[in-house]
Amino acid sequence: MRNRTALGYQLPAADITPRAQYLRRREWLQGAAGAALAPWLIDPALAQTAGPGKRPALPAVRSALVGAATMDKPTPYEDATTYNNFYEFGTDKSDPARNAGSLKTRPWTVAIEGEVRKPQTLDFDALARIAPMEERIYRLRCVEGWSMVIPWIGWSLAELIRRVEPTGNAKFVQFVTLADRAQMPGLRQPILNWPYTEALRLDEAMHPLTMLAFGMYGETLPNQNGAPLRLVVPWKYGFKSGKSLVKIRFVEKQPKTSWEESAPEEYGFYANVNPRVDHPRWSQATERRIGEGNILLTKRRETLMFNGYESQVGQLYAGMDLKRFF
Ligand SMILES: Nc1nc2c(c(=O)[nH]1)N[C@H]1C(S)=C(S)[C@@H](COP(=O)(O)O)O[C@H]1N2
Ligand SMILES: [Mo]
Repeated sequence: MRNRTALGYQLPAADITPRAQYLRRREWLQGAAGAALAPWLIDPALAQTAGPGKRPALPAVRSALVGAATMDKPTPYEDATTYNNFYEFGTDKSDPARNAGSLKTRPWTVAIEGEVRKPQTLDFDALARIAPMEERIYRLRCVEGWSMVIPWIGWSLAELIRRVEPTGNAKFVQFVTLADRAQMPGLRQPILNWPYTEALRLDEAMHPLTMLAFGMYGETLPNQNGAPLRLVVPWKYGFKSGKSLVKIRFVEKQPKTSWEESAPEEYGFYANVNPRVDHPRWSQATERRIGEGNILLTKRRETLMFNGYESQVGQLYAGMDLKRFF
């Protein structure tokens, strides 16, 4: 039984979905439980955020991952799906909700390449099934100074990484977003070097908090939030969490990311949320929580070190000068 990760973090036994619960959920997914009681009446661990019913439901169990669920109230769905950064669909916050309807999310494949013993191209549905779906309520802090609280649905990226068996040369993991001009009007603007590419150190990618998300608010992901699957790295600025991924590549050398290529002095490789390291053009000490009311009247919140996940991830950066490796 896994109760201690390679990184030395204690996970409660409840982190692992009991097999009976998992099988019951599978039944539910297959529709066999259609006439029976709702699963969250059978087992409170199955209770998850109820979706607004706009998209297909994506059943999951509430994750017991230590510290992952915050006490913060989730951002209203309406705000989380109309105030977005997804430059492939335009740079205004309202553009992705308006334009991402043109994104075709099926069929969809994800290629796993590079320094792995088992390179493969996975069909979306096969990929989504490799681990049980969990709901995790994470804070998302954008480098621009706003934040949200989102109940994601997915599983730890480590589940996939273990299955593809990285070689000894794999030191970094690169995440590549779809870049299709026919579907993404924003690609006509040379804002970034498309495709949108992000990367993590292998140990960051393996950290149990790092998540591949397939849904949010009890339902599949809306296109503007990165359908059909995206990365979520809750202790880093939002731009590290690439949307609509088509490629995950394992490499030896630290790759340049799209944001580093466009403005290296503003967007570092690490991009850990850090209230003590300001962006060259603004302070990172506070943030505005989207959906909390009037922009001018609502008090800004203090930004937390590593976005509040310091006890879980601080060790990854022991001894590093976080002003230099920002
Ligand atoms: N492919 C792609 N992924 C992306 C972005 C983008 O423009 N393109 N924007 C990033 C930024 S800056 C943030 S803050 C988050 C926003 O996620 P949300 O719109 O779901 O809140 O997505 C990130 N992932
Ligand atoms: Mo962002």
